[in-house]
Amino acid sequence: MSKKVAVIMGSDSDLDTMRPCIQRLKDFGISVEVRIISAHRTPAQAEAFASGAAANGFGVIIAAAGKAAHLAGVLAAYTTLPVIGVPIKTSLMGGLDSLLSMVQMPKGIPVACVAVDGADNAAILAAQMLALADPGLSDRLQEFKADMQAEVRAKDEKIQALEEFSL
Ligand code: RP5
Repeated sequence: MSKKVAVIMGSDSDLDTMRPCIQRLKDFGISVEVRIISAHRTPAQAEAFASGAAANGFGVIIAAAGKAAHLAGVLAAYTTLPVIGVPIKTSLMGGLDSLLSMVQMPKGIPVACVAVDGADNAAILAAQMLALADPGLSDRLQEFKADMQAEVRAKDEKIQALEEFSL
């Protein structure tokens, strides 16, 4: 059985963006714990959660935050588990602020960072990490990729059949 994934958000305002991540993890059959913990507003909870995460059965932590998005880095400071950051799009800077806050970690404390609002990819990356020790999950990821390829091939065939684009 795979380890759990924690999906930690800095605010409940991040939840709608993160729903596809939570759903994707569930679709892969991964147990998910969803929490609101802020690096700035509830720093003691961030430390406590990350410090105990490995012992509490988690294999990966996904951290979503916006603006001065330190959540992923702070969680990573307190655990050796892999931490995947999801920079949340912001109204003023479009999420570039969140992205740089996550991706520009100083050496020693790495955070894997997906695209701005890249919730789904965070789930897939977390699944790939857990699949290293879970052959069943690895098979489900193979199926997922095969389905995606079939879908794109079908779209390609459809567009090739259009007279609009033929010579
Ligand atoms: C961050 O600040 C959160 O992750 C959120 O993306 C952003 C705004 O939070 P709220 O003011 O909506 O609670 O900590």
